[in-house]
Amino acid sequence: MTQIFEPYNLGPLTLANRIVMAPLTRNRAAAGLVPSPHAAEYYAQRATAGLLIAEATQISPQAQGYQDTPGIYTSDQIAGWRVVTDAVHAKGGRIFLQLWHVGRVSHVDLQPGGAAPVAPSAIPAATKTFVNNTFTDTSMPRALDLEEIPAIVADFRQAAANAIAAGFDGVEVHGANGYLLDQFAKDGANHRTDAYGGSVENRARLMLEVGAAVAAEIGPERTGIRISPVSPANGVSSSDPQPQFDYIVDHLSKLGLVYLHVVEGATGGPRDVAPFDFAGLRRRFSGTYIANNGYDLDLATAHLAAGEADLIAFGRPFIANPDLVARLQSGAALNEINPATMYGGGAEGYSDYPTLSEA
Ligand code: 8OZ
Repeated sequence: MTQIFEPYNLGPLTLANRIVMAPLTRNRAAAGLVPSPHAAEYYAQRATAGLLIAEATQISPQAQGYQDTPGIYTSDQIAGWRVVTDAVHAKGGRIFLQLWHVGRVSHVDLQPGGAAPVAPSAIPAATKTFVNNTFTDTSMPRALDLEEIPAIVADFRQAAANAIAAGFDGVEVHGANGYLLDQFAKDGANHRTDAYGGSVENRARLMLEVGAAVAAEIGPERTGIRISPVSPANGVSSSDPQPQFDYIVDHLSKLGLVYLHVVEGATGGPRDVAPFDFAGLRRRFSGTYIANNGYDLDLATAHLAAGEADLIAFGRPFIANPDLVARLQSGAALNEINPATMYGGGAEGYSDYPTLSEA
């Protein structure tokens, strides 16, 4: 019954418990898209989680889709993240960085030279982004040339090396939520007729190439990946999520990645949005399975006890509860989240939520 609070071996790391802080976009990066000056305090406050997964972080200027999200492609950004990882490690925590390319979920005002965002195909995302301090339609994307794809794989690989240089314990490839790798995987966004489109194998190709490149760079034991097979997040759709993601997960397992992090259902929404055999995915993957989406302590306990997951990632509850682990363990009430301070701003609604003893 208490296994959620017991240690777990994640590859070479021993986690203090089976509670993971999911990556959470907070739009508080400072000039140069370095992490917020409050980020070290914010993450260190949450270091009692077994594993922290730091917010989605763009691998290149082209990979950015929202204002004030941090990067991991300049020396200043690496130095900024080093402050964060040192603060977390000083508290005995473990921290991975989520590596992100948004693909078509972007706006010309965020793109180098005002260029169109890139995508598998020139199909707009039908979703909004946050830019110029307002929610705005994403811009019409252009289809990537075949010749441009190796550079994107190389950017992921370099970003992984940069993350290790910044002191992270590992990285999570963002393959979920309608961003670039998910756009390639799902046929609503991918109408390509080359080696990266059409068949299940071809649509999986970019995600698997990125997984292989990152694992080759930093080791599969430090490489995780997040997927969201049935989520319609950011306007993606798939006619065949089960065979698509069965194939992807079979191959991710062969790469020996340390964990598979699955958004079960619609991201931040209903878990039963579409029929899908998540237990089957878990059986196909030989590493650690991290389950996410709408978990509370009861559901987490049930899924861990039934062997349906190894670790449970909590997202929104970690925003308002730096001591979420202690609160779950003692049965204490949770702080309420203030929606007005979720995206953008400073310390307010970020590093000033009280612990139980402070409240
Ligand atoms: C909320 C707002 C902006 C981005 C994701 C990185 O859904 C995000 C994100 C979430 O994975």
